[in-house]
Amino acid sequence: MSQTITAPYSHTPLILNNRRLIVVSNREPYHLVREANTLRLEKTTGGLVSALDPVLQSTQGLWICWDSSNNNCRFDELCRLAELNNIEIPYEIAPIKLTEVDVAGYYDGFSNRQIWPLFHYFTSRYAFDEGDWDSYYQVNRKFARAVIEKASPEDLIWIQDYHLMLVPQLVREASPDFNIGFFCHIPFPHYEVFRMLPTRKEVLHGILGSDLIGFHTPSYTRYFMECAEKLLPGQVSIVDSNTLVYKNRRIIIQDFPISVDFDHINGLASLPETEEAVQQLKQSFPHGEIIGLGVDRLDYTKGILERLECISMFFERYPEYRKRLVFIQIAVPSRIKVQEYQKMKQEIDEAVGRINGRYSEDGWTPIHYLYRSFPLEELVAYYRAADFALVNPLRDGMNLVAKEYCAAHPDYHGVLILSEMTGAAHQLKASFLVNPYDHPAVAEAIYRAINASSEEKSIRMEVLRQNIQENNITRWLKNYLLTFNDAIKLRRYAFQ
Ligand code: GDG
Repeated sequence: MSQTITAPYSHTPLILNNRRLIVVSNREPYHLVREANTLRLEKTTGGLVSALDPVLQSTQGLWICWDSSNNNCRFDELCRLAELNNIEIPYEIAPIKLTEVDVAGYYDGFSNRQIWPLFHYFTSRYAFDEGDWDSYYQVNRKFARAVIEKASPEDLIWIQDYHLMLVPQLVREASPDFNIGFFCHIPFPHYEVFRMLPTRKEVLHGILGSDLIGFHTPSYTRYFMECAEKLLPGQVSIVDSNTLVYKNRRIIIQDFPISVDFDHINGLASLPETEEAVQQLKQSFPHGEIIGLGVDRLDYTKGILERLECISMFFERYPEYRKRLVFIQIAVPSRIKVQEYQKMKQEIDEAVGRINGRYSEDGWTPIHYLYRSFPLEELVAYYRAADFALVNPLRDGMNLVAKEYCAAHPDYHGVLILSEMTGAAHQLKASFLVNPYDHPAVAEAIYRAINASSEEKSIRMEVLRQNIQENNITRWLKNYLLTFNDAIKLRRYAFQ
């Protein structure tokens, strides 16, 4: 579905002060999809692209990203094909080509085998590899070079996420006048964990090239400040809980909880076509009087195996729900080249088989496991059809699925069971909060959630929805950009 530029986005050109926004991220915002003999431009799914794409469209910004096209067709060739087929790419995209060796070291290696487990507190899955680090440094240099080549000191350069933590400083070294923002989409860990990284100082120096550093929650912000203070003594001076001075520059470090496009999802959920799809879905699950739902990228941080264990425990403890409740697990393939992820997929397949083998009876299957991705419209129908969503990551920077589930319930029906270990738990306190490591408590929370009175369910959902509607993706964007403007104005006035 094409994204329309909704009214709130029309303010962003004003916030940008006529500056061009340059977004720098690992993933590209668009890719071309071949279908039979036709080509179509598809937007990459996920919160970041949904938030920033309309701004870049309305302000003709620039997006610098890795050309990860994996259909034997490089991005420049795709652009050529798009032009030939009269498909308009809505703004300038500058793709960066990486070699297979780059990808193995920078992406699969340092980003996903080292930073990802470490920052999510999976320390036993983490092992430092110097070769991966070298590759990460080299690829960050490639990104920085592309930024330096394209940017001018008037632009706002917004670097995204843990794949590119060295880029801010590498760009800053080219010119002290660049306006540089950084946003971290995953947790920033506590000092005791962060210091396990041998290149911890280099990573901090890298991020500190920014004027504004954004995290999802106040605790990630606090941990970053603590790490900078403890690991770079004498090089940073703390001004207050959100400001420090580094190399004579004042830097703002603040929480900006990312969110979803509430109105868009709410609107999709209210369509008659969605209502029809919901009815069809409900009929397609025998004995599905109550439907539970899990939606995740297939990742160990999301607690999918643990969730299946909790569902099994629920049917063990509450046998009266057998042949009444079905649980749908949507798992989107992710990082399929990393061996750990292949192993986890196999473990999940086995767990689903084991649980279904144990409980299935009379045409009823307790778990319906769908290992693929769905168009947003279909996903919204699943959200709406579900009487409860079980969102139990073992650790998660924010978690947008929890917010989308609520946005997709204009009927105030539906119950959110949410892990305390997500960034979203800071905001979504009206959910049933659970400790994802306490499996009996999660099983009990399912029982309490589905047995709550209709009044309790709708009041909880109303409070959740109000919060998400108020703190929607536009607000995230606006708050970040306004603070970015302040940060670049104050940069020179480092000392009071
Ligand atoms: C990282 C952080 C943080 C999933 N399946 C389908 C589909 N999705 C979309 C969801 C949601 C997104 O993917 C997943 O976002 P999450 O936030 O849940 O998780 P991560 O991918 O790990 O994202 C996370 C986020 O960055 C933003 O800062 O919240 O903590 O880990 O939007 O809808 N979308 C479609 N079909 C699917 O089958 N269309």
